[in-house]
Amino acid sequence: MPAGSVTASVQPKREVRAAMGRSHAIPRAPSTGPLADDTGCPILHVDMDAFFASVEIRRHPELAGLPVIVGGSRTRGVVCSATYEARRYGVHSAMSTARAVRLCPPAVVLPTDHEAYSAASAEVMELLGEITPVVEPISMDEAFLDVSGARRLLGSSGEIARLIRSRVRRELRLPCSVGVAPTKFVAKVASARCKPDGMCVVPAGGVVDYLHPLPVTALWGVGPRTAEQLRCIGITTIADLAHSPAPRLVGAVGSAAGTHLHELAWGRDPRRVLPLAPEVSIGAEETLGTDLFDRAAIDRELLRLADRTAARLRAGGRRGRAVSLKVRFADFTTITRAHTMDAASDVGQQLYQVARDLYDRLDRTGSPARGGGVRLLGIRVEGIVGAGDLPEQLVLGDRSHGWRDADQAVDAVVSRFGSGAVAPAALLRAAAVPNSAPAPPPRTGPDAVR
Ligand code: DCP
Ligand code: MG
Repeated sequence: MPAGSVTASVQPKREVRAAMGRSHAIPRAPSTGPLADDTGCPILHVDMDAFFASVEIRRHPELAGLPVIVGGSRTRGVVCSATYEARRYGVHSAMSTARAVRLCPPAVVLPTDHEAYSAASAEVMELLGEITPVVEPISMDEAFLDVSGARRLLGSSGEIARLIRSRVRRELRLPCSVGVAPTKFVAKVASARCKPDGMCVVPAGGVVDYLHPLPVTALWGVGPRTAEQLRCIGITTIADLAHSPAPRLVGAVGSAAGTHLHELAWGRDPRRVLPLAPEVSIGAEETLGTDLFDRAAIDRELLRLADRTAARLRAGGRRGRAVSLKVRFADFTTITRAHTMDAASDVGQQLYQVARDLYDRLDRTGSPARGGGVRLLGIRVEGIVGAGDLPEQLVLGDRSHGWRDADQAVDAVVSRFGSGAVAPAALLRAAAVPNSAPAPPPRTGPDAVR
């Protein structure tokens, strides 16, 4: 799958950690398969395993299976992420790298490359967006999904969790863990407990039994200070908290926190999954593997980008009216042209037609670099509206309806089998005809969304 296109404005990891407890404080438990009763479990929490380190291993496969630490150098800096092989030596995030290396002398230490992790994060979020539009990213490497609506198409929650894990592994070559539960908080606890590379379904009827033996630090909102306040009144497990009289709790941690924690201790958490606010624009762009000169190859690339942009619009239940085309030539001259359509669209063919027309006009206008090849192409759609906000425009003989049906059929296949499973015939023909060079793989390529 190409680099993805959600640049979610997500909370920094550290704030999230303070708000949600620390995963290394939660005892691990064996993974369960998707077979547990998941009928009352619409919420999934997906968390990438050793995220920064896994991204490094993806591009340096020779490091697989080794203790790898990301963050600083052997003598300075702080551990951001460590593989589970390194954690066996007692290494964990936020520890000084010098100390980590003393604990784990064979560790391979790598500096951080935030650009690479952001691009990988966008890939993850894009894949999750193909499962359901109801995705709430809460940090670079984790998100909640509400799969209530996706179950009809993709199977039960447990099956969807298994699908996500296999797609992330196969298409992104990264490991992740997934918790499946009736509520956000329990799903979050479950994903932390089945790490690494696991999944866990907590059936609606089993939530209390699942939570009660755990330490209070597993609770969303209980950091070291609150844990200490609770310990002072003899509360160390979630069961202690659940059975503690309310006035006692309120006396120790205050009224709001006391009531909230008591609710959580009984598995009650009404927070809904809140998808990201609608983006201002949605688009896709790619720096091409080699500069393109041939118009047919450029059109194929435009079709690919238009399809990807339209799929993203549909995944978010949105359409857009203004299409802009960005072309960067070999000498880095960059030209952008825009056109506003009569009606908002989420159909790949329509976006493609507009982009192609814009490219035609671009040729006529001329460019100082016209003799050179095309280095980068991008399509962006603005003037975004929710598809549900629009009356369906029934125009007799309007071919776009046929295209939309086709696109929707493709979405169903892609959400199940991945984005490589289907492609427009023009792109397939390009791959099959030996003399027509298929568009090369991207040289770089995070799709950009503002
Ligand atoms: N991160 C960071 N500084 C921290 C904690 C985390 O920069 N103090 C970054 C690096 C992590 C990423 O955020 O790779 C995700 O954080 P997690 O807590 O999810 O940690 P990992 O993904 O590394 O490990 P795991 O989720 O398997 O426990
Ligand atoms: Mg993680």
